[in-house]
Amino acid sequence: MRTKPVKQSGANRKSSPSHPLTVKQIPSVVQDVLSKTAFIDIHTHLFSPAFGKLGLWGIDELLTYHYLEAEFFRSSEVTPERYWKLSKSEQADAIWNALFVQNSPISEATRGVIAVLNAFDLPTDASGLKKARAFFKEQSIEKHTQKVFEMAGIDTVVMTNDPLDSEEKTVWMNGGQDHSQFQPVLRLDRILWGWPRHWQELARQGYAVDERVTGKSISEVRRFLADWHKRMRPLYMAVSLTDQFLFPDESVTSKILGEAVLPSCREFGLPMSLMIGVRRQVNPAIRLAGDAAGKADLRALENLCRDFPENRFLVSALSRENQHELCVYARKFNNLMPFGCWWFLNNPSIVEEITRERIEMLGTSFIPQHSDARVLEQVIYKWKNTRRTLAPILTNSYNLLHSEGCAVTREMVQRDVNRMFRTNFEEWTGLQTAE
Ligand code: FIX
Ligand code: ZN
Repeated sequence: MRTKPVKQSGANRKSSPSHPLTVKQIPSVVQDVLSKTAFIDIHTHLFSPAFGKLGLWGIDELLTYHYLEAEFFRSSEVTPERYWKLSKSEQADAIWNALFVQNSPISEATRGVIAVLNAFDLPTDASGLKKARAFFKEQSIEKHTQKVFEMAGIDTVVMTNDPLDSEEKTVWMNGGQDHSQFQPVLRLDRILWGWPRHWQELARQGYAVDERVTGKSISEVRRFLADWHKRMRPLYMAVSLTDQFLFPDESVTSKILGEAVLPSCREFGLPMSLMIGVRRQVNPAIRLAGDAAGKADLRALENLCRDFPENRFLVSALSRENQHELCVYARKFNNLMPFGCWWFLNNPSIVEEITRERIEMLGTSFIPQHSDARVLEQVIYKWKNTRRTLAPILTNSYNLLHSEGCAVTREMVQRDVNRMFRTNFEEWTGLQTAE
């Protein structure tokens, strides 16, 4: 069971914080600081309880996570067409049987479910699913959320909020939510690359826009953004972009991004999050699981960081092949904050490579990870894995520092972990987490 994490340096320590550590002490101090520091999870698809059923939690949602659906179709005769006709619990039964009973749950996503069951002292053998259903059925979401956050060692998650999603819009139009542990983000995919299919919704809402973004369209998109900034109070604006994203070019995406969204980010003092490199729906038959990854041309990012020096860019790239150049660009532009090992990169073998090259080139001026959790309890395993993968990497960095004759103290380790998992983000977004 996790001890309650503390935000700043851990209290009641044996050695004084500024006492130089021996090489032998460094690993345990790094582990202790990682374990006792509460992290901010800067990108998730979680929702506060105010959003009702939009917030996913419990064993059936954990098992039907699109990462597991993708793995299921590789280990079952069930076709996607047949699978989509099943009920949620029938889908969960099928995935449990194929990936957890008939095969060993040794992939990252399957082992994650085992970690969640284990965290709640639930059986992880074939009987696990039935017992888990009974357990989650007894939980009340608000109390369960606090428990899950404590077990995950996080105190704040950042949501992904789509102002053009009809279900979500209803909540915001009826007063929205004000849960300090669930921070909003204005997600603009439908505006920035979905414009041809969604511009009419803005027109329906009274914004004088047209498909080719002429006339008053740009100023009306800015009015739309201003209205949602007031309603939602987002920490940043965000968009996911494909591996084909270019900037500048003649596209509607470039026009709206350059002439409306980035000026609005400057007007409201918000960073812009760009998640670049998805190849959408390469296999539509498996729906949300059907997206893939592709190497992007990051010269688009170079142009944005250089041509919009007043804007701050939170950036994650989906292709492993883009990671080194993303680090190099972060050395060129201090308005670029690399974050996370996104989606197909969130595996220890790749997280290690990415995090080491970021520390080597950027020190602690980056944000190592986000969970991208879609189901509440996923934060338990995603942050457990992050702490487990990061501990030896940070220990190695401090060992190297120590070997060069520099005193390493717990205070330094705490300051660095705070910076990477809290203050880099707080300073970029103005987020005030309660002390
Ligand atoms: O665009 C995004 O926010 C992606 O993270 C998601 O679309 C993706 O499905 C996901 O959840 C990856 O972890
Ligand atoms: Zn995401």
